[in-house]
Amino acid sequence: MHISGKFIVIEGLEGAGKSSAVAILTQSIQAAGHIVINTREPGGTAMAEAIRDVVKHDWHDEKVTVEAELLLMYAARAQLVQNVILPNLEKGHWVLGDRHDMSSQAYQGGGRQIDQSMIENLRAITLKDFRPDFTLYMDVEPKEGLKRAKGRGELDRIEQEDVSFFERTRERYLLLAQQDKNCVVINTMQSIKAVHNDVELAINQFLES
Ligand code: T5A
Repeated sequence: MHISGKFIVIEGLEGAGKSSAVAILTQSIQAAGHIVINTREPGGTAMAEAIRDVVKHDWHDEKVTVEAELLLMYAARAQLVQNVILPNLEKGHWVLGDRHDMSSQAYQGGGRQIDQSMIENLRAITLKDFRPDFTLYMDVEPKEGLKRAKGRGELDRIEQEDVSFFERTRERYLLLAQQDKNCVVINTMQSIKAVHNDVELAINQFLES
């Protein structure tokens, strides 16, 4: 398999501003002459979107186990990577992912405190050695991110977790970002304009590299 496109991922807690960053990145990459395929996780294929509905749904008195949540995230990822991401990268298109594997490492590993080795095993089965070429991690303080997310509408099952869950998730994100030489951290605790400037700067540096 020959991969000639690039896989760019945007990560962060709820309310970090991923949606508007995706729009900026899409424009910049297109302006550089590439075809951009946008994906989101969980989701991005018919089956993976059905899984997204299941994981975001509140099942009332049926507890969603941390194991079921983890397995569903990887089931959706397997569908997306094999059916959409890899075929497009092979065609030379660029794929821009709104979340990818770092979300599982941070939310299920950090937030849900699932053992790292269990996640590593699933990652090896699902992704083998496939990794993003570039990741932008949008960093936000959980309280501020949740306030922004609330302002946008109803909170889903995961968004209803208490703030300590998001603090553990953020802490893991920051650690992962620090360990990943292909990851840039964007501080989103500043004006939207300043955040957008930082996003543009980061993608332009990657495009010129
Ligand atoms: N999940 C996902 C896992 O647990 N494991 C996994 O492996 C994966 C893949 C997915 C959920 O699943 C979990 C994580 C999530 O809980 P989602 O809808 O994809 O759900 O993700 P969300 O984070 O919920 O998406 P959001 O839409 O909430 O986040 P965004 O896209 O970062 O937020 P955005 O851009 O819509 O911004 C929210 C609001 O804040 C404002 C925006 O205008 C908007 O109104 N805003 C700012 N306001 C002030 N200052 C700034 N700098 C601002 N930036 C944005």
